[in-house]
Amino acid sequence: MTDIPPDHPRYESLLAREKVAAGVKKGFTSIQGLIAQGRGESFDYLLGERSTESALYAERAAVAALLLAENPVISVNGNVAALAPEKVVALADLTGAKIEVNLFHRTETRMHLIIEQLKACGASEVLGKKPDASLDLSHDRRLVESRGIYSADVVLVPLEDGDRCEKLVEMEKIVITIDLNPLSRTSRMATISIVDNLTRALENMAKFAGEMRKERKDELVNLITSYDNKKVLSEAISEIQEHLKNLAAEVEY
Ligand code: PTJ
Repeated sequence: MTDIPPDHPRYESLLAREKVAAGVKKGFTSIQGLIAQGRGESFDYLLGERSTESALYAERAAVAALLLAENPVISVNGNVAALAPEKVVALADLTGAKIEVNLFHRTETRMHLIIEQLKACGASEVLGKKPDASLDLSHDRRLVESRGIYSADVVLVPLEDGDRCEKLVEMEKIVITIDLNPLSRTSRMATISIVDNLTRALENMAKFAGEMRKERKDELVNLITSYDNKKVLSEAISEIQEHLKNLAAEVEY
């Protein structure tokens, strides 16, 4: 990995890029993951590289759903394993969620490397290697474990593709996504769409989980029943518009 000086004005962004590139070199991130990261970066620019009000609201609702769930599962792909494996493990510990690796570009080698990476970060069990159930999809993301994603009531699917998100919603699961693009099929299909950078979102969610674990159950239920995902998506788009308007004003002569 190139040594990025912490005082570089684009430190966070360059570090994330290095992590995804290192994931590709080590063999657990797909080459397509580089394109996905670039796409995410450009949306993060438009958002102003911050966790917006609407994102924080969705993150709180997502944590409430995970804490109330009977069988919460966090799905991990090659980009998530490269960018924030330790944050996935921390959130799983705080919410009692299982972790399952689920890949679009699935190979046994990648499955093995990602599972080992998560275990090195402290995960005691990682599902996904021995799929015994199938979602109604024609690609490899259909391969799931019956005690994991298949039977989950709440599933967190960061950097997801719209297809599987739609199937999981059809199965009446609460589907939480993290995707910087508020216009993606994934964001539009999900029950709770977090429009935020993966790293920031997982950090915020772990902090909220630590606090919200102490809250009464009815307070958590209230958060979910009053939650409005359409409003969150439309606010995310307005937050981008607002940010661009401010930038336009700055460059105006
Ligand atoms: O590891 P695999 O084989 O399962 O493949 C994983 C990728 C990510 C390559 C695969 O799922 C894929 O191709 O995803 P897409 O269709 O490119 O979608 C990724 C979405 O995540 C896009 O809408 C991006 O804007 C968004 N995104 C990318 N990086 C980040 C992000 N959102 C939040 N944080 C990021 N760091």
